Amino acid sequence: MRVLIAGIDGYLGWTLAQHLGVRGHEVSGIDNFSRRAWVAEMDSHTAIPIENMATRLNALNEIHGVEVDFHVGDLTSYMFVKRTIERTKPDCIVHFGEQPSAPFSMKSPWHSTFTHNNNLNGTLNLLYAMHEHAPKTHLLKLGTMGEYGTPNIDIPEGFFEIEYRGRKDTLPFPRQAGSWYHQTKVHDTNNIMFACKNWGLNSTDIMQGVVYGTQIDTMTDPRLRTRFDFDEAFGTAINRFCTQAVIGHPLTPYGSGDMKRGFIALRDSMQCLELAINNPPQEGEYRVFNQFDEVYSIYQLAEQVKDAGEKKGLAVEINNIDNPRTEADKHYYNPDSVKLRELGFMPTKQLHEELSIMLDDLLTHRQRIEEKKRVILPKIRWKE
Ligand code: NAD
Ligand code: USQ
Repeated sequence: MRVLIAGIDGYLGWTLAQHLGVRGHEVSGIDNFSRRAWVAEMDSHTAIPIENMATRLNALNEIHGVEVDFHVGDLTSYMFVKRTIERTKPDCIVHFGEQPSAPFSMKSPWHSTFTHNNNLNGTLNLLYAMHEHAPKTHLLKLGTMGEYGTPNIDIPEGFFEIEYRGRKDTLPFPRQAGSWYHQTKVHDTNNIMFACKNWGLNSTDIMQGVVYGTQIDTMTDPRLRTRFDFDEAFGTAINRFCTQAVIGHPLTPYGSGDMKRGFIALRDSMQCLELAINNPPQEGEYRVFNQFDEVYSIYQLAEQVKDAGEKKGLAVEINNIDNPRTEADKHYYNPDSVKLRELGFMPTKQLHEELSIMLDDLLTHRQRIEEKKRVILPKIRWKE
């Protein structure tokens, strides 16, 4: 398949380029390198060093014989999006190209409006360009499990059947996002659903849980490594806990740490995305997949990382700190995730195996993490 990856320089994007390329897909990509600038704004850097795009592309060709057609540019420019789609003629567009951090979006009015402009306008441009130039292309859009929030009932995959005052319908499941960033994903969901209904486009909206992991099997050369952040905005829970364990910083569950979320390893996220690409929706269909492997509480994860760290001789402490976010900690959480399993998704490794790989990877970059230790404790507060 011809796959255009929007956001190809990112944590998932660069990984997917390799995963698809070595499996014979024809890969093209878009990025404006903004993630690199946002992490620099946080005064941080990726724990695992990454190369510039030219070096990355050469290495991918040299090591795996994969050629990627890369287009530098901004998804918020309609002309750029339209031209790139006309040139690359994708069967599928995987859309990662958004500002992905909840804390970053809560930093200031500028960060909130920037996240809205960047995420909503980029997605709208893709939808318009598909309508006008590629109406049969499959849009595989990365949304987030956080769109649903933590309701006191089970969470289905996108839609549920409801009976109200004697009448029945199948409706979108209510969305209750917990940050300006998560709100942009809800707005995207509504816009994509409308574009499918109005123009007959087809799309898979992936409600993905939190991703963790340092690598997949193709990353056999340092030039092929993907980024791995640990600052309060761009590091996600397990990834942050692993870097903390490596430098002897106490692990930082927020509040009681009883918040529950769905998690998936980087390599399994790739497996799921390829399954969705290979099994596209019908013409005019809008479908939702919940993409995660297991649900854990944050404190449980801290304990798992402590355990994995101690097996490597690290002294790991857990120190709950004040929760900077507005979120429920004691809550029911039972989301479905069956559609990807029906397509064949089989989780690759146990959590403890993945944690062991992550800690080994990060131990070789202990010095880089140590240098930026000051970015670990959270300063961005939801209520301020
Ligand atoms: P990332 O920030 O590493 O990747 C996004 C890429 O898109 C970056 O390289 C960035 O430079 C690029 N980009 C952003 N705005 C752009 C624009 N206007 N024009 C061109 N390029 C632009 O993030 P990630 O962790 O790889 O996540 C990818 C997607 O998956 C995001 O949409 C994120 O919201 C979603 N997601 C991520 C996770 C996770 O845990 N990492 C979980 C669920 C959903
Ligand atoms: N948390 C801690 N301690 C930390 C970091 C996080 O307790 O040091 C807690 C948070 O308070 C939250 C949970 O862990 O309850 C998850 O936080 P996170 O930072 O790992 O994830 P989140 O902010 O939700 O965002 C990440 C990605 C985002 C993606 C989302 C999937 O950055 O792009 O959409 O995970 S989900 O969480 O399912 O919405």
